[in-house]
Amino acid sequence: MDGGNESQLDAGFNTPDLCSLCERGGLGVHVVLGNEACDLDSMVSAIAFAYFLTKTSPDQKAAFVPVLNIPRSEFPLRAECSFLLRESQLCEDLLMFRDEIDIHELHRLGRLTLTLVDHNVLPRGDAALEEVVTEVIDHRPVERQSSPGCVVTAELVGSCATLVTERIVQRAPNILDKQLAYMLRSTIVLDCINMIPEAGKVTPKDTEYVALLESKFPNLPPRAAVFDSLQKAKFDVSGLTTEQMLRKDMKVVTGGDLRLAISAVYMKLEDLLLRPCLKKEFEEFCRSRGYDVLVAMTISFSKKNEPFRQLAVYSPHSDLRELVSRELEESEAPSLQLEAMDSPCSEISAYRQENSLASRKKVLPIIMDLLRAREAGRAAPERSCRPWETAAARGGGLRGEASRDDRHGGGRPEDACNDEDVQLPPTPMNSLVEGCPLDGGLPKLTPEAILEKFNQMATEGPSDPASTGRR
Ligand SMILES: [Mn+2]
Repeated sequence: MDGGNESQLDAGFNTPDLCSLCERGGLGVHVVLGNEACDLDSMVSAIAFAYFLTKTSPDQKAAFVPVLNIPRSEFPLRAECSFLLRESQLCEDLLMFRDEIDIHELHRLGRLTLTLVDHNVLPRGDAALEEVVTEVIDHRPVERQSSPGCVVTAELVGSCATLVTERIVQRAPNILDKQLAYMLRSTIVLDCINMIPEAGKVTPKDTEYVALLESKFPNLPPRAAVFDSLQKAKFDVSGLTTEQMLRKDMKVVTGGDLRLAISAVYMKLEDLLLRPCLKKEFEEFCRSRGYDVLVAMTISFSKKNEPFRQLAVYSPHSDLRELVSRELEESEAPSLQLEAMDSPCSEISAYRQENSLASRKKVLPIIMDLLRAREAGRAAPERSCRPWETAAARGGGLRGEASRDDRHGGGRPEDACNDEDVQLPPTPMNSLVEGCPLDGGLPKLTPEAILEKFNQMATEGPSDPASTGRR
């Protein structure tokens, strides 16, 4: 964006802290709330819609406040969000996070009004707020009961930002400046995987509004550049602490006396291993959370967007580390084709994983089998690798759990539905997941791929919007 542009959004919000709100007693607070994943779509939809309300609402006494539905301390884990804020010259400090405003207290005082964007049902903990929800804008199937006091706009488009853009264009096109257009269009482009039809996210309405924003603001940076930089920011964990990085997309499995964490880490293993004090950080991470073994599966992408996988096994207990390492080395279904790499210390075994198709989803069953065998007290575990479902169905004390972040933003539905002890909400398809559409690189535009897509659409039929899996 233009470096010299003063930020319109900064000045446009009422961003009062709670104290000043209370001082001005009686003032209504209209919170625009995104979902608990606080992905880019939720953040931008909340900001843009609160800005729209601020500029257009007849109730000029109310404060319209976009609230990011995570604690501020979690925000570094949403690297694409902070990246876009920086690029948009919108200061992070101006935003309000969920732990900085007592929404329930405002509700008790009778001063709260709520608009939900990018979700349409409040989580159980917020169910009491339901009665003050006056508007919903979402792009997934509606799960809420209709009520006369609440206006619902729901369409199965690729991005909620598309629906917010539509509203602004239809009702207040004059408030649309380059900064706002940049934020909205960037979000739609990221959610719709660079508007590539084969990725299965983009709908005609997304395309329509991206084109409209581009025609109004022809100087916006090229789509591909925006998409690449956001995608890169999303996978860029270099700014995170080791603990945040491990926690970002983690799965924990427990069997008998063993608790094992498997983290997907989006960087080269060499770079991870170069971190100073890594051994100490791993040790502290495992000790404080009660993990006996940590498996870090790194994923990086080649210039051609092909995934490159490496793997590290850490444990302060050499017998456990060797047990897990051996199991992974010797697995045949699938064979991970592990090649040993240099490691900075004996507590960490490092490998290049030549089988780049074996994601964590494939590696988990190998480890589950190991835990199961250990639990059953067998000296040598079976080598066959069973599907996770089968393993889970056989029962026993094995449990899987997702990290907090996994549950809210980075989780994979494939894993989630097989978990025995946690009920996970649906997971955004556009989040940092192994099953994400870009996992195998950008989709290739071939006649076969298009044909297959058409066939798929024909089979699914238009009457089943839920099967599009959009969020
Ligand atoms: Mn969304």
